[in-house]
Amino acid sequence: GHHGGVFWMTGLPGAGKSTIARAAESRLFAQGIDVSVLDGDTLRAGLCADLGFSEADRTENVRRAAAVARILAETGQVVLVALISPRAADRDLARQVVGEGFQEIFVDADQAVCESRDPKGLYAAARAGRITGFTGIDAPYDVPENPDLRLATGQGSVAETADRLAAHVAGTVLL
Ligand code: GGZ
Repeated sequence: GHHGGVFWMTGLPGAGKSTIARAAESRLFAQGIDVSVLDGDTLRAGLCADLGFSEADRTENVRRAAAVARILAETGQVVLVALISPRAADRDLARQVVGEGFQEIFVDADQAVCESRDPKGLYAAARAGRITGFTGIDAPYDVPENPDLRLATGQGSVAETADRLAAHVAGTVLL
């Protein structure tokens, strides 16, 4: 058996948070670990559909995600949370809400790399001024100063990075 935990993945848009979380989820599932992913896109489609991207709304988004993650972790689940969560203060709030078993994972890619990926064209839209308050362009991202794990996604394949995350998570929750 294993105990629960919350692995809070923060990073710029396009850094690969959701992709790495999903790939790590399959690896952990294959090891018999009860795991789920909470990502910004999914939460914003439902639980957080009333929220936008103002500072206050992002704080509330983080708070709700942390509250749900805590509930799941208390049932023994391993929860991978993939949210930009750009503010260090909000991530500290998440750590407090979750309590024991919280780890901060920095999904780190250069902004230029994230911008070149731009799967949904949001960086381009932000550059063109069609959307405002976009993280990394005209809204802040506080780089984590002391993450529990840093995953550089600019180099290495998704598979390698997901292997690293899954090994880290398994090593933590199987103790
Ligand atoms: C940042 C935005 C914005 C703005 C829409 N700023 O790559 P995506 O498109 O699919 O994922 C991003 C998602 C970010 O939601 P989060 O809940 O993770 O953000 S936060 O933690 O800051 O609350 C992005 C899209 O929403 N998106 N507008 N202005 N990302």
